[in-house]
Amino acid sequence: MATAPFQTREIVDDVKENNFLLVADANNNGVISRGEIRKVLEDRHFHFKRIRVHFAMKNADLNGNGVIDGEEEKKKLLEYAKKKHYA
Ligand SMILES: [Ca+2]
Repeated sequence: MATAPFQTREIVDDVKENNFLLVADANNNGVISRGEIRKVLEDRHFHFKRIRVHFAMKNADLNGNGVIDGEEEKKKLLEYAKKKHYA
């Protein structure tokens, strides 16, 4: 299959995006906890992790159960992560 450069870039971006969620869900249980978000931020050398995690959860934990579960919440988390350059 012929791939134009921009398509390749799109695919790479896609993998990177999905990786943020995959990487975040460290124990691969389909749910992303505060600790898991914190770990990603730590690995990516962000400061003020506690407050960053707080706002990430505030934005993405739609049902307020303290973890990121379900497609809608993961989408929100990914959007937020991109906006904040975490992803
Ligand atoms: Ca939730």
